Amino acid sequence: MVTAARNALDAAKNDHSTKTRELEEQERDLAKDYGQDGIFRALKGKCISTDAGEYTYELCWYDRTTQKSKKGHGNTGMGYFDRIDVEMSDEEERADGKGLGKGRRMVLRYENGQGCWNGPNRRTDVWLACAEKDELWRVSESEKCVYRMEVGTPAACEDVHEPGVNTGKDEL
Ligand code: MAN
Repeated sequence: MVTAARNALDAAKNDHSTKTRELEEQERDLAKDYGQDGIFRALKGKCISTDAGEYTYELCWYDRTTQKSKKGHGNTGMGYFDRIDVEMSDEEERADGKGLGKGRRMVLRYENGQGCWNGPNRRTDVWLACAEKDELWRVSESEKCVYRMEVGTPAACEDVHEPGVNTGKDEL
């Protein structure tokens, strides 16, 4: 009798802690910055990459950026997703359309990557521009261990507002 009751109690406690963990995970997920009207939510868990010299660079939305050696020297973490900012871009349009152009652009900040020798942790600014499909157009190292990715995505095709500012759309 007592054993059965104790087993049932243990099972209930187990169940409770699983549910609590799930709840905490969902709260963390909700608290993340999914951009205006949550337009980036669909991108979670997806990655895009591009070849550049001796490396392949990978961007995993809402997760991390990685520099992968093609010569088998291993992977280097370029930062973990932190937040969305807005900055002005002032670039000439490119003939193939694969560029940032001019105007307000969302910039995803990836921070706290692998330490740079004699320097800070690596980090990545991911600049977004409107495009028909998700594509990592180019990667550069603007200063040592500070990387810049230029990315096209349908998620950037709406007007850019300051993050966190409610557009009022939801209230209509
Ligand atoms: C590696 C790469 C480079 C970086 C240097 C810094 O070679 O991650 O991008 O500039 O380390 O030492």
